Amino acid sequence: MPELDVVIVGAGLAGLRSLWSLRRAGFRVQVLEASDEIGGVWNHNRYPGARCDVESYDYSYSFSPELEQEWRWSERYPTQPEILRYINHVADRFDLRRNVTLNTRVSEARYDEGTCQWAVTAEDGRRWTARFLLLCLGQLAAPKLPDYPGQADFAGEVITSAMWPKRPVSFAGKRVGIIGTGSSGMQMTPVIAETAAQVTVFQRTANYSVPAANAPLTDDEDRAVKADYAARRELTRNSPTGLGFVPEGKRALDVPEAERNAAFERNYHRLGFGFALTYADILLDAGANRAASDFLRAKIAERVGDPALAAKVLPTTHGFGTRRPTVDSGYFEALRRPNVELVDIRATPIERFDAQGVVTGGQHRDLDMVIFATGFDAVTGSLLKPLIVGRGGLTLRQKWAQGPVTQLGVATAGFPNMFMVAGPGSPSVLSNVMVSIEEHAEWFTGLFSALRDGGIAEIEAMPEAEAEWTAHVQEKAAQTLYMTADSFYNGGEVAGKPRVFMPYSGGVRAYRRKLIECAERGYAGFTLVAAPATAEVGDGR
Ligand code: NA7
Repeated sequence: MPELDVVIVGAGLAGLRSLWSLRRAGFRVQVLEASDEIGGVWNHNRYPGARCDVESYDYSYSFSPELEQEWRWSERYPTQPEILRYINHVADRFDLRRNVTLNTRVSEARYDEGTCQWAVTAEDGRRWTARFLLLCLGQLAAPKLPDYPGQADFAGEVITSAMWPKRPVSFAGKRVGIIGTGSSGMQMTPVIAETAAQVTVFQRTANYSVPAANAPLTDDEDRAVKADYAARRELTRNSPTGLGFVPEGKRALDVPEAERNAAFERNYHRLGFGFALTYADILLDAGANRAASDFLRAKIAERVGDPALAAKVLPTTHGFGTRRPTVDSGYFEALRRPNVELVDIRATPIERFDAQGVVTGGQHRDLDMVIFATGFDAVTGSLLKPLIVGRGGLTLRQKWAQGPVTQLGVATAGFPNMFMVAGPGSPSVLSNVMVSIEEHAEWFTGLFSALRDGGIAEIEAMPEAEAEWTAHVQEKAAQTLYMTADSFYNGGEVAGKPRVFMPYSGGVRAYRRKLIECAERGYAGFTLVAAPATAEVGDGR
């Protein structure tokens, strides 16, 4: 019998949530975490201005009504420090740390077909065996860095947004270069500009952004949410993306222009990211998308004021939402500051770095610090980092060489007893990931319990079922505008990565129904093999 029932890799929001429900169901669980702290991306992305795009009340666990009532969020959109405090509070409140081993980077996981168990090895050689392997490695967790000529020669400070140091970083009097204008670059720019001598923002692709409409949460608001938190949870679970917004029932272009613009205007000031859900067809219909994109372009032009600057930052290469739009707090206004300059590196590409700075379009810019806010090898990057070896020596890297293939976004054939939370083929990065994480954590707890009760030692996705699901994921994406742009949703922005749509775009509610149906049908699409007398799943109660 393996020493554990479940090894969870990763102690972020997904790993801790899974630990809570699996341990409660009586499983012997160990969470292995590479960092010296829990928190996952919220531990690593400590850059100034880091904030969640999902409202605090919805970006929180729903498993404990007491926790919901006790915790007091301070702002509508939570900052990184506040989320990290929350995660640590949850870990203490539910005594989760006793099953978390920190400073443990999993380098290899290998399935033993004879014993139906996983052997998980850390970089330093420590080893665990478990019936199930649950990968909670995050969707935007494998940082992607550029490789410009001379980059290593730069003598100033170099910081990556997703590996931000814990020590205080001072920008005072410094000339700071920020490379990348996704959420990270846009969030940090206004904050850094407050103290830096000079900020140079290097923009490759102009992107759409909606203002965060952030505000402190008043006691009245807090009471109102907590008076009926269950109803709010129900709404988020049943909304298309887990954000609690349900689009108007009409198609954007069926609405008179003035009425449509009034709806855009209302949501622009109120919903942040939810602006995308003003009409259900914004990501389905090119005309509807153009209307939303034009509206946002006009807003950006207003915010930056100066027409020459507007010409640089108005998105032209893609429609709104086809790449992850951002929710910002004063980004475009910050670009107007005298100490901030935006360099369009499509027009004047970065030619090289040298010890003192960067050369773009023949012009040398002296810098004291360079910040790479250049994004992630999304969705699959973190899953493919460790060497994962399944049946017959097949590696996950080999299996997914042409893109991820999953049965229902939870497992892949050839890798029995291995599951992943919020991975490819599930709503993942297209959802409020908290909703997706909780859905998966509960579903896996139900699954592992059913296997234990049924004396099943091995479960594996069926190749035909995963082929069907993966085709369905692609079909769903083809009904949208998502494939019209290269993005981290489809791998198009990582050199050499297969260009396939990775998350499931059918919505969290439809997805949940599929999971429930699968379970009700005795885990349809999976092969279950009964345990020999010696290989039962233990009961750690
Ligand atoms: P994103 O959204 O992937 O943004 C990365 C940015 O970095 C984006 O502007 C990229 O330009 C730019 N980038 C990437 N590679 C380069 C190179 N080589 N040179 C210059 N610029 C580059 O990542 P974030 O960290 O901002 O946000 C990730 C998520 O975190 C976010 O969506 C939220 O969910 C929270 P590109 O657009 O590819 O031309």
